[in-house]
Amino acid sequence: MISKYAYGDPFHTEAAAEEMEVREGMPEFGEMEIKEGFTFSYRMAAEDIVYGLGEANRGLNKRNYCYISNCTDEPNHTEEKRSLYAAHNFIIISGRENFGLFFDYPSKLVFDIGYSEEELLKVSGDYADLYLYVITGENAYDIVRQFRKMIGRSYIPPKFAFGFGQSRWGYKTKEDYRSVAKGYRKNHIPMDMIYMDIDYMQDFKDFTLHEENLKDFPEFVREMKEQGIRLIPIIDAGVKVEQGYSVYDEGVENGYFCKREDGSDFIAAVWPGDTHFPDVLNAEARKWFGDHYRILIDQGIEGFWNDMNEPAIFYSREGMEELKAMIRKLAEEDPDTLPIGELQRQVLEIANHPEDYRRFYHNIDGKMVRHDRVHNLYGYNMTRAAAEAFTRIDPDKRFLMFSRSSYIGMHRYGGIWTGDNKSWWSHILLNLKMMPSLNMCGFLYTGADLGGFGDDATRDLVLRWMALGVFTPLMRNHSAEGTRRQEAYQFGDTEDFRGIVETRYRLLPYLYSEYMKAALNDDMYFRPLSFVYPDDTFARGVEDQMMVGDEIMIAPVYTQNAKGRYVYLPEEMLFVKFRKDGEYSEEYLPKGHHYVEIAIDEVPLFIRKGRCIPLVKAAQCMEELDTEHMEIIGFENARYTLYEDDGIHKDYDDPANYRVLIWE
Ligand code: MIG
Repeated sequence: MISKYAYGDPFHTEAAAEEMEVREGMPEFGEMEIKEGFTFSYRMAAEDIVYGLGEANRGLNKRNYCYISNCTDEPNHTEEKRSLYAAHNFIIISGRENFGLFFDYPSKLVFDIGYSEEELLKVSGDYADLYLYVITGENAYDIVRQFRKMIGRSYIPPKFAFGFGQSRWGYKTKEDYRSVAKGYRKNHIPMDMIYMDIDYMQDFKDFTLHEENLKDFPEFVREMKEQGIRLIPIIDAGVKVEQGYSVYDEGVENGYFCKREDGSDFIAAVWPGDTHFPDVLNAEARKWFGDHYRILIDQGIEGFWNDMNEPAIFYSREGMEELKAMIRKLAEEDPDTLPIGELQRQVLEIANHPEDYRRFYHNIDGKMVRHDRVHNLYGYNMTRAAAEAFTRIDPDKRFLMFSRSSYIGMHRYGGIWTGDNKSWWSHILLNLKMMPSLNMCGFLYTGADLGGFGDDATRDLVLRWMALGVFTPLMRNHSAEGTRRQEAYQFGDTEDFRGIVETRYRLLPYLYSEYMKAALNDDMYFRPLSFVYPDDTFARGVEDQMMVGDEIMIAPVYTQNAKGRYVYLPEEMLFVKFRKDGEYSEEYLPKGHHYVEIAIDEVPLFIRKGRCIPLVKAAQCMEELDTEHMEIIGFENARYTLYEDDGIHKDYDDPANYRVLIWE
């Protein structure tokens, strides 16, 4: 059951898909204190697990740390970080009592989950204006399903988006893209997408193409598509300030950019230099901005990724002036000894400064709303702008769309990637743990930068990480400019990489089918073991193995130089290892603890007792995948209901999309 409470004058975020009646009074669990701000508190029992928060740091069980929903361009995902790019304000308390809480509150929100005081859960915000949803149910999984139903159907990408994609910040010319295509095709490593990072634009201007490097773009898009490769350009939030650039001119003329209190257009410096932020919280401006995606769609583009939409600010005009004044003052006070430490701190703090988010406003239904009050909705509405435009442009076609920043509600419009991780082993595990939490909040199409974005990757790290990426709906290798190259053909012998990516394509009918069933039934694609085996005490504590769809469990290797790993089986399972020669090994393992060997070139998975999954031959790209001829592996006499559709259009509810496969 779901109860909705309202306090103060809540902002209408449209996180929930439908309107619900509002109840009077206080929530049935915990205590709600309303002053200038609000604090919700609840005493947790020792055995309680707290799930949720979607894209957040640390573990699956969120207890004993403090998390802050405050969408931030945070390129260092170290353990102490409290805010990442998203605000997914849904948690589930599961144990003595079972209930979920969704704080529909678009400003900065603090989740102190036993950090200040071990047994105390405290959720607080600076303003007492919010909707609070309280969801009661039998167990955590049941609560998640009710919540997911309430927030509406998750985004469904086109089928090609389940292929493998290669990305890197720094590809500039057609030759750069061609050499990536060649690197894959020549080595027979499957691939469906190459991502275009900011250098494809002219002077980092949204919806433009680099005039010299990317002449005759539609022709180039066609050339790539003939090889089964789609180009996926990035779109940044900030629009370059430049007279004569039509996006800038139109935005200024119509008042579609975020404004300062005095009505002038707010200036933030990002990649293009000075920029304005399109006011995507304003319905008219949102439509206007969204319509620009058509410029690239008309040239053959079918997918995009939205970046810098927290929105990230390198510095504002005001911030720069303040910094300069501060340096001048320091120099005047004592010209001989500049306080280097203090200076460093001030310079670093100029980016994404809280004060800057109070310097600009949105025009929402004729009312000026200060940005910090609705900060966490920006990425959501930028992505919504695009998705709504796609529906106008081609109502029956699916487009690939994922964003960096997000809020619950955005899951209906696009997926997300998890931002700037590093080429660290610990980030493989962080990737794995985050996946089910994201699913709880509606984000199904998601994945991390495989191989790590920042820092230098090693061959073994990329292989192990991609072996996990086989199972994430978004499977993309991406890295930052200046780091070691990490495309699958950059480490000498490419056979190991080919084997891993081929396994993705061999499993695609299963992975796609499970994704679609999860999306269509408001269910999870990645589930924690505790959701599937709620009575199993060991399973409740497992965070480094996950269920993928209804039939399998995964247990990736995330330790350098490990030859295998320990794994816990809550029931008998069939342990399958895919090898690069196209064969696989099978071993029935009883319920319990095991050490399993997993070589660097193998992809392991576990098929649940009595279940089976389909398998096809690998192909170079999605379009070449033959799903007519399937093999079935798993337990004898098992059945599997396969969902399959054309992957292009939206007729999801056609019963012909389902067919039953039987292992014989
Ligand atoms: O300030 O476009 O997270 O994926 O490669 C960095 C350059 C801007 C951040 C994104 C990353 C992307 C990078 N962007």
